[in-house]
Amino acid sequence: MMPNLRVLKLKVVFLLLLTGSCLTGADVQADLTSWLAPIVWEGTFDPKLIDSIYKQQNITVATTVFALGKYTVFLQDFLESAEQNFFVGFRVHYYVFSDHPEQVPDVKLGGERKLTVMTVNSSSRWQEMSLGRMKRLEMLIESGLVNDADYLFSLDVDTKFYGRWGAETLGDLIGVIHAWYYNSPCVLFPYERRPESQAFIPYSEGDYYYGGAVLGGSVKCVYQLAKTCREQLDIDAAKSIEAAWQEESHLNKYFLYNKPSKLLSPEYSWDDQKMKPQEIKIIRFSQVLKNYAEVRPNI
Ligand code: UD2
Repeated sequence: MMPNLRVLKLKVVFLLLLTGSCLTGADVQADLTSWLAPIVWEGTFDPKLIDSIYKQQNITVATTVFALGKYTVFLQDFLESAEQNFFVGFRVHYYVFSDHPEQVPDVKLGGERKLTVMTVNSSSRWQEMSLGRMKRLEMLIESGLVNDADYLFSLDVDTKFYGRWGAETLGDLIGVIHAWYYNSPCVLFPYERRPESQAFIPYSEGDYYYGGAVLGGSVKCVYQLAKTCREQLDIDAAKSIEAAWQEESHLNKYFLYNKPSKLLSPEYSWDDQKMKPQEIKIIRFSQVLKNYAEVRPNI
């Protein structure tokens, strides 16, 4: 006999409650977190006004992007679409990290915008390329190269800008709500659940699931984040543990105990694979479709 689905659901919820699991999810409509950090959605800000406020401050925005192995194919679209949408009219400095510097395309940049190529060693595993970003971010800041920047972002390269991304995204510490989990209860978040990992988050905790594709903030706060995550990754590596979603898991742990001062809604990190639901008014930045077997050096 088929079990009654409603009864089964109730039983599961009851069990989760008994075990103290975190059942609440982010309120899809909310534009403020419970710690009073703004969540940036279309309609919550005046783009012209907010840009003009930050323009008066004559700020520089630095952005790192990593394109190792075959991921250099994504650079052209990333950079061209960034030039159309990302902090248009502001001073922007891209830092492109690659093991194939000769494959970095020569994209025409707007005035007051520049690009520096940082040559790095290759890696044979995509996981290392992805999680090595924290260490490289930390080293870039320590090198003093980004001393001229006021704000720093780190963005995935297999992405494209489809809409405006401006001064509304600035703040001390910035995280983005993951497009696949913005309306899930946190018990379903793919946090690292093994206590032996430094990225461990028990089922009883959590608020948002943040995507690893976007992080940002003041240079000082991003440095603290990158350094802490790198230290946690090193401890895990010494024990031969790799968190479920590599540095994204460590980022989620960091943000759980060091709350972002501003959250970007999934408008700022969508996925081209995912249909746009009604509550998402605009897609500004999104993961492009990719053939994993083609672009990654390993599975
Ligand atoms: C998710 C995250 C990603 C990262 C990863 C962790 C989102 C939308 N994406 O994406 O940020 O946390 O999980 O495993 O939240 N890279 C290279 N060469 C490679 C492989 C990776 O340069 O061969 C770099 C590149 O900048 C890429 C990033 O690492 O954008 C993340 O790798 P991914 O996009 O393949 O990871 P994915 O899609 O699983």
